[in-house]
Amino acid sequence: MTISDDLPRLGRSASDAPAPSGAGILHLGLGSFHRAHQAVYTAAALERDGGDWGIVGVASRSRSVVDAMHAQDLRYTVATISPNGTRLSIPGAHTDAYVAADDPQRVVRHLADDGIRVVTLTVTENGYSYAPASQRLDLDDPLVRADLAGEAPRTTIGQLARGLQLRASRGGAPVSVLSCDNLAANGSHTEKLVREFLAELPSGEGAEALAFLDASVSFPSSMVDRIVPATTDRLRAEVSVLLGAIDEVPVPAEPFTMWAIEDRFAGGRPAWEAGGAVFTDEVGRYEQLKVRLLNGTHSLIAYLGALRGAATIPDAIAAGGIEAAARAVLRGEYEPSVQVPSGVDVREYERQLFERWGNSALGHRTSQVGSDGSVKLRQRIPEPALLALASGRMPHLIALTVAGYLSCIAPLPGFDAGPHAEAMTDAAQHRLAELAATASGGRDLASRVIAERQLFGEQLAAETAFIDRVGDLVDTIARHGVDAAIDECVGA
Ligand code: CS2
Repeated sequence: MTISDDLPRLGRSASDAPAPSGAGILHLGLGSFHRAHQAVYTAAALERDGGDWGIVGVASRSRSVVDAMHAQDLRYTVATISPNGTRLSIPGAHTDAYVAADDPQRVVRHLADDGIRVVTLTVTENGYSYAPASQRLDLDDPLVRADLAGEAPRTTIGQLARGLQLRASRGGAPVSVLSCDNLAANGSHTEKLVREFLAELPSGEGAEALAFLDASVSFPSSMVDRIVPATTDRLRAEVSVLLGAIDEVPVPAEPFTMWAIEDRFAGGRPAWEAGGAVFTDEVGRYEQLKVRLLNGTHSLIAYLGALRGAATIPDAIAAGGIEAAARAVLRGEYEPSVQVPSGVDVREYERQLFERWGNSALGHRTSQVGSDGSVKLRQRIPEPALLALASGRMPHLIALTVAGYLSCIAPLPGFDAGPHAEAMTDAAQHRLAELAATASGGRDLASRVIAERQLFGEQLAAETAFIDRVGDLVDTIARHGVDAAIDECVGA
């Protein structure tokens, strides 16, 4: 499909949404997920109540979305895709967009602006500058050190800390920082890292800001959920034809969407419940349920699927024993590790998961879900694995998830993981591939990664039986293929 040059560019006139009367939200991480999630809830709140809860969207480095949004009066399309068809909507929540890397001090100034009362974050699991093993601010990270030394801050934690420091020095208004990333206890985790940053500043320079945090800043936790694949040229073309206007940055998304939020907002908040958000004291339970049952199983499907040659999650689910492996890890290994929030029917939740993963029209790629496993798996697997081990059970399918990850990212010499594994990116890939290149076999590789490097934290590093199980499964995958490894684990 080609886009006709005669079409106009998407703009304000394409949507009926009333423009917000001002910006109350600063959002860091202007990616697809934010545009199909928080922005949609905010648009619903604005549509119902009006007001000044517009969003200023900040991309960390990439200029493409920011430039396209400016060329389109800050409008873009959300294409809700299901096997029954595609529905288009144009949320109108943004009032501005810019790139942080162009002028990091602009972010700092913005954070100190009293008009901003909520700061939302979707900077991915990778964006919080903490050391996976200790979960503390990563003082070995040169960017963190530069931010602490007083350079224009480039890390999200540095920007938040410096912005709140400026706000504190002006006696600024209360504000909330709302993490929307798939991290356990994402609110308190973010607060801890910001506090660690401020406490590291020389000569008590952070003291005033720390006191301001005590009095005027809240860090509610939230659980976010919506499958949002990367956009494609095909979607750009389809959307432009359907709209009769060119949209360079449409976002594909599944119909399902969920947001559970702790209602602790120091400076007020939009009525996100207008878009279906749930305000609850049980966010921790919602997070666990989602990060383990959905994300943990998603990782298993992605790695095993990629190794079996599947380009997409629905293709992976349909291949060989992967659906059976997914059901087994859900029921046998993740479900016993969570406390289900009240009112949630876990059987229905699981039924929906398989329906969502099976959405073949959405085309969510195994390489996308499999990317950044070094930080994603740290959130998804150690606690449920440790709980199973403590009760005397070997979590075979969690071990298989890790073995799948290692086989994709750091294959043993002579093992060809295939194109979908090769398309995965991961900050730890180079280091892990070096370890794999000289490993004497699966057990040696697993021991170097999990025990010595402590990729999944200190506690799992001490679980020798688990590490050996991972190593043996790496060998099985290399010698006999993924199906043989699944057969060893399902029903084991
Ligand atoms: C996925 C998530 O890429 C991944 O690791 O598991 O992005 C998942 O699609 C979302 O968390 C769904 O809410």
